[in-house]
Amino acid sequence: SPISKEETRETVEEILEAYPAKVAKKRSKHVIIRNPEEIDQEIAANERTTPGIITQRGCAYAGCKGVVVGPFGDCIHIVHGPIGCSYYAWMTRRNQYKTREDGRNWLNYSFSTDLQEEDIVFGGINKLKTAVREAYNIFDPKPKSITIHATCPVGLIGDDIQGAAKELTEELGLPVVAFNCEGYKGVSQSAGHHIANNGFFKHWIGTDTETEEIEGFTVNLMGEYNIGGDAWEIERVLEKCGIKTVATFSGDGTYDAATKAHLAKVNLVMCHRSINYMATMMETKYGVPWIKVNFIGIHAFAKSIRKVARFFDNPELTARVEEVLTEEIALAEAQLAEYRKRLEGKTVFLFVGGSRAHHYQELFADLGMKTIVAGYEFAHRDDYEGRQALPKIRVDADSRNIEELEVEPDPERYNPTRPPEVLEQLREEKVIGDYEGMMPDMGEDTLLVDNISHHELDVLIKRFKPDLIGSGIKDKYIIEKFGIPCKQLHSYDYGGPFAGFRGAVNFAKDVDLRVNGQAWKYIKAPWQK
Ligand code: CFN
Ligand code: HCA
Repeated sequence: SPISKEETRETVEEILEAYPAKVAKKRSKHVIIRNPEEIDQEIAANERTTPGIITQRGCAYAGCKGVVVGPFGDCIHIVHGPIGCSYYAWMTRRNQYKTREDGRNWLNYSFSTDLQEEDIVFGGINKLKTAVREAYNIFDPKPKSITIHATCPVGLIGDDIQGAAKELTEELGLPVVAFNCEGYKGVSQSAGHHIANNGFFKHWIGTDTETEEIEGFTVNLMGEYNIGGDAWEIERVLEKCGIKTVATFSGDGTYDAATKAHLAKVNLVMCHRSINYMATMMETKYGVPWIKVNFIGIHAFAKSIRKVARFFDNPELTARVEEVLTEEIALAEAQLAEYRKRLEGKTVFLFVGGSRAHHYQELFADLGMKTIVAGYEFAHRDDYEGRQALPKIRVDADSRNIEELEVEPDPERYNPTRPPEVLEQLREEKVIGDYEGMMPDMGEDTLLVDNISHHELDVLIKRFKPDLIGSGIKDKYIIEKFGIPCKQLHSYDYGGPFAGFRGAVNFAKDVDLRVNGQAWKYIKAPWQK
């Protein structure tokens, strides 16, 4: 690491000094100096934020409606709650959807019951039912499914949205699915992911009982949300290799594809944090194994596709994959070379959600840039420490109020797509069912900061003066007032795709403009005065 052990220690001290003793003790478990010699190094994560501390986290409603369910464009997603919850989430995530031949596309809409004081006092359930009927009646063609999302006040007054969904499913003849994703559930967006996974698994997955088989090397893209068009670049390369995507959860996802997802031969899990529940349940019920992949960064992408080829173990597919990779890598590397010259050795901080603070490290490495501080907002310990941390996780703060579905093998449809001994072998090779987490990729004396606060960010910026920070809208302008460029790794700031080969080149261009742009030198940071 370009920062010394001594400097790192002093920085952590300075961070903790500002807190009352109790808070300092708590935070000290979330601010970890990486030591690769310490086997099974630990970090605290997925815990309640201390009140008063400013963090970048969101809520369960954001994780359910905004993240996992919302991107399905051929469905209508109704928010039952005050209008602010809808307004502030309207189109900000930049998950993209292309209109299919059937013309269905409600992605640009924001549907809300606009809950008022009167509804809080007398109950909002009739208003909700009216809203669902109205949304159904207005449009032709009809939505494939209607989803309902509860916000905080709905949980507090106890509107029976599940009962309403059941009634409306019968009345309208299409699946109306209710999600009790009240914002206050859990400690972050993460609880909402879990709620969304459960709802999809119960009401959508496997509901196509007619289609018996989908031929070919079929996969589902899971935990890929098509931010800035990422999924389209991934699918371009997969298709070129001869790998067929059945369904995506959820970027550019369609309802019909989701109902057939159980027929894919393997699940490719991109963002483990948001979709692991469904991957596990699909494995139990239908025998579909999962492969952890990362499509961000040209070498990460290549490695991930090779894992898929290894899974299918088909000589033709393997040869085709190698051919495509040789061609694509050569092209991307030639285009990256120029940027790399200007970016080599520059330093980055990364603070993003539940997987990108890790995934993007591989792309920065392709550019010759070093990640010196990184952390998730709401990921769990296993996303840092790898799957082996699971048995050590004491209380899953998210799962306290969230139903664990009882899932059993489906006697008629359980269909592992590879023989048991092959699956065993693949498991041993860590091709399926395993992931490593962020920790092993962090160099000695780098810092891991879970659920970073604004105070901590300030100290880190002043101390280490990184060349770039990858983060989100809540701290972008604070960072830029320090004279340091911020690249949004949630919304991509109007840019993208950044996944795959072409995405990596887009990203390099964007990062180069920021890191080597001339504007920053006209800003005087406080330490320069
Ligand atoms: S697209 Fe994903 S990749 S789903 Fe998750 S954990 Fe969020 S919305 Mo923002 S960018 Fe972020 Fe991840 Fe998975 Fe996005 S890092 S915080 S809830 N996230
Ligand atoms: C969310 C969505 C978000 C916010 C982005 C940001 C996204 O958490 O509710 O803070 O910049 O990616 O849109 O993570």
